[in-house]
Amino acid sequence: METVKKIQEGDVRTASRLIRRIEDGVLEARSTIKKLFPLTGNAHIVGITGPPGAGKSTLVDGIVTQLRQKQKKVGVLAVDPTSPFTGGAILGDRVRMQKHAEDEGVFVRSLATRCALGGLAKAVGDAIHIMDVMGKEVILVETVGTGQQEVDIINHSHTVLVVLIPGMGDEIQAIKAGIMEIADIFVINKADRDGGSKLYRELVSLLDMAPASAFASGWRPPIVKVENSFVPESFNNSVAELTQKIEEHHQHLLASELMVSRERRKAAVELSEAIRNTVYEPIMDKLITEGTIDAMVEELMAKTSDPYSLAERIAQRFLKS
Ligand SMILES: Nc1nc2c(ncn2[C@@H]2O[C@H](COP(=O)(O)OP(=O)(O)OP(=O)(O)O)[C@@H](O)[C@H]2O)c(=O)[nH]1
Ligand SMILES: [Mg+2]
Repeated sequence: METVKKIQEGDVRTASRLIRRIEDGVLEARSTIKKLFPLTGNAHIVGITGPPGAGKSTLVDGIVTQLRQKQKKVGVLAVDPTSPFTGGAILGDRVRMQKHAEDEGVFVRSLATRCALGGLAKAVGDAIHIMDVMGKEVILVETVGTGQQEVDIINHSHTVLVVLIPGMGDEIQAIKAGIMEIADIFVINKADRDGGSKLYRELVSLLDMAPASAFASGWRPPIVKVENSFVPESFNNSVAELTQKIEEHHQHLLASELMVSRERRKAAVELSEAIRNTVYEPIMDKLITEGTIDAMVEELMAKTSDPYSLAERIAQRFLKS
C-alpha cells in the first residue's frame, strides 16, 4: 500500500523502481499494478510513431516544452522495440531530455525489449498506468516504426501522431499499408527539407480518397508541418500549433463517443497482453526449459507427429477444460 501512496504522491524513485521491476518480469510487481489499476484513467495518452530518425524525440521534447508552459504535468515513455542491446536512440533521448531533467513536472522513462517472447507492450501499458497514477496529465509514448508490435503499443493511446519526413520515398506506401487507419494527426517533420510540400499534397489526396466512413466521428486527421528544429522560433511555433491540435483531438474524443471506443481498444490490448503473460509465456517457458519443445521439434522432423497433435497434447496437459 505504501508503494501505491508514494506513486500517487508522484515519487520518482518508487515509480522508476516499479517500472524496472515490471520490465524485468518480477511477479510481485504485478500486485502493485493490480492496486493501481482502479486509480487510472485520468491521463490523456498520446502515441507518437514513425520511421527511425524521423525526429520523433526532438518533437516530443518540443511538445513537452509547450505543455509545461501550460503547467501540465507530463510523462514521457520512449519505447524501442527494435534494439534490445544498443540503446543508442535511448541514450540520445536521455541527452536530449536533459533540459527537462530538473523539472519535477516531467517524468521520462525508456523501455527496451528485454524478454525474447515479447511482453514489451505489457510493460508499456503498466508504465502508462504508473505515470497516470503519478498524476501526469499528458503521457507521450514514442515508438519507432509501424509493425504489429508498434500497433499494439500505439493501441494504448487515445491520440495517435504519425510522423513522416520528406524524401523517404516509401512513406506513402507505409501509410497505405496500415497507419492511415491509426493516425489521428499527421506530422510532416523536417518540413524544411526538399519534398515537404509534395508529401503534404500526397497526404491531402490520400485523405481525400478515404471513404466518408473513415471520418464518421467528425474528425479528419489534420496535417501539421513542423519546421526545422534547428531554427527554434519557427520550430516552436509549429510545435505550438501541433500541441493545439493534440488538445483539440482530446476535446473531440471527450465530446464524442470516441473516447469510450478508444478506452475499449486499450482495455482489449491490455487483456490480451495479460493473457499472454499469464498463460502463454509461463507454459512456453516451462516447455522450453524442460526440453519438451526440442523433443517436439524432433517429432515433427521425423514426421512421427504433426503440429496440431502436439499443440493439443500441450493443451490437454495445461488446460483443464
Ligand atoms: N534537418 C533537420 N533535422 C532534424 C530535425 N529534427 C530533428 N532532426 C535531426 O534528426 C536526427 C534524429 O532526431 P530524433 O529526434 O532522435 O529522431 P527519432 O525519430 O526520435 O529517432 P529514433 O528514436 O532513433 O527513431 C537528429 O540528429 C536530429 O537532430 C529537423 O527539423 N530538421
Ligand atoms: Mg527517438
